[in-house]
Amino acid sequence: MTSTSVLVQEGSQVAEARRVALGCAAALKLDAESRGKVALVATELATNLMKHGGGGELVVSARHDDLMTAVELLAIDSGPGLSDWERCVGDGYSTSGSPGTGLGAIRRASEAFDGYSRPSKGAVVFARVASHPPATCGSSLELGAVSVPYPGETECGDGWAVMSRPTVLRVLVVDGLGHGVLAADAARAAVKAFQAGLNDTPTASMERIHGALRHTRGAAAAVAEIDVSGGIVTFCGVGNIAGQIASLDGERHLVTHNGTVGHEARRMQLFTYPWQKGSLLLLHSDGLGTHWRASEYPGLLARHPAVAAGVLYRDFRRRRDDVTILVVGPSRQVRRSERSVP
Ligand SMILES: [Mn+2]
Repeated sequence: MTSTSVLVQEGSQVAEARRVALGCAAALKLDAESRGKVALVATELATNLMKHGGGGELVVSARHDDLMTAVELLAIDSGPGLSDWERCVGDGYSTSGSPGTGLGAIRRASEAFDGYSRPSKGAVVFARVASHPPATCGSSLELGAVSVPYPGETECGDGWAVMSRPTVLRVLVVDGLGHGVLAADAARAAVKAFQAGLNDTPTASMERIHGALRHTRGAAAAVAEIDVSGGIVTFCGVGNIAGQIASLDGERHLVTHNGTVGHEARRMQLFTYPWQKGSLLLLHSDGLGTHWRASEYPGLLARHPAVAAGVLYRDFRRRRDDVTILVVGPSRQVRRSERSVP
């Protein structure tokens, strides 16, 4: 699913943010109540960017996949930070926003809500409006993603997809060569092939994608599968898709082989990594730099994966390519129960 980024630097752009979000809700055929919530959340988030963030950007994503049908919104700024963030939503469960921020109203209208704010480094606020509660993926995982086109392009040459079974979550990130319409064609073909292989291993999925992209421009692609019960991640990647597993112990980079999916992919190799509770799996296209460290963002690994995707998008995107960031991490329920363990 592609995301749309709306700049919110002046008052008139609040209405544009609301219009884009409502467009997503209409495309997904969300019911009237949910559309009302989407309008409210988009308006409040965009207004906050103006009032408290010194301007920023609202990234609106339409989700329609194995896990949910929903509009997801990420309000991203590099302003002073929300001074009352910890007090009003820091624990993630309070419903009382302080007057003026509208955060309480956003939270009440949202099916999922979280954020990350640091003094003088800005805030990222995530809210999701779904017409009904989404299925929990892989029994205990949540996924967040942004996929934003090259500035000026309407089509994104990157793509991502997810498939879910009870204890297994499989994800794809693909970057069609270059950007624009032909790159988008390649990315769409990869997503379609990925979805066609219900029981594929990551390697079989990559082979299938390789075959399907023969008549396209080609792409970089990577497929990862998290097996929650087995505690392992299996991974197969060709070309410039970066994968890593981040935990408080550091970042572990996943191995990919050189090549172009659809044209020149000599080696499709499966790599296996341990998966520990509390880790995040990140896959991203080369529209994002690779030098971020979780240790520079205290507390971020414990936030919703969509928040981590938003923070990395803000701080490391290269702005001269399409950019896609997909993050998988433990669900709120799992994080809550871990926190309550003495
Ligand atoms: Mn790229």
